[in-house]
Amino acid sequence: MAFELPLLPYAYDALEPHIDAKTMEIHYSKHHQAYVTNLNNAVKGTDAENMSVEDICKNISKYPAAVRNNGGGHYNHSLFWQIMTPALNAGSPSGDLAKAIETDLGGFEKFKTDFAAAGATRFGSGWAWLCVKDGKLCICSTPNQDNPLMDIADCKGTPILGMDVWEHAYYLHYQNRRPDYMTAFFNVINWAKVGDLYTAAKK
Ligand code: MN3
Repeated sequence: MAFELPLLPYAYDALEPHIDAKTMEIHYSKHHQAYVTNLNNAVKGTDAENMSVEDICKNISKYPAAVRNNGGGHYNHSLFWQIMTPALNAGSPSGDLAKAIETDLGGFEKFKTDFAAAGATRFGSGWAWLCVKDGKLCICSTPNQDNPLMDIADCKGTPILGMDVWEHAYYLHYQNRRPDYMTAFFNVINWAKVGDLYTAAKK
């Protein structure tokens, strides 16, 4: 069973003006598709061929770089599309997630500052993450297409929110202004979905 590009849950222009349609189209249909295609090629004939991408990530030290880069790329982008939504639907953290942001991260404003700092200080390409680890929320970042599920990651946990800070995620519209892209990203976070992922990760 080959890995497949998941359906994008909204139109390319749905996140405008925060994330532009052309960036979304290229990011989804070219970049993510390439990770899927290259992952399928990389796992062909190996035991990873029939594993979930989550299980591949959790055992990534057993696999070559092509599986790490493309398996990570597939997992990370599959999550990324889900945790964004048109700004009108974005909402804000609620329920147990809102409480945990207060108790574990010092409140929503501090979370925003620390999450943006995780993205800003990631040199080159990578991701900023909000994770659940040992029942608590934590913020961290990983290089390239690594993620906190990976057994080789410096920061481990279950990702519930990821922000892509590769230049391909913002360069067409924001050029070198990564901070402006990160500010815009906060307007399109699907907090209902992040809350669902939080609940699932806590189980
Ligand atoms: Mn990307």
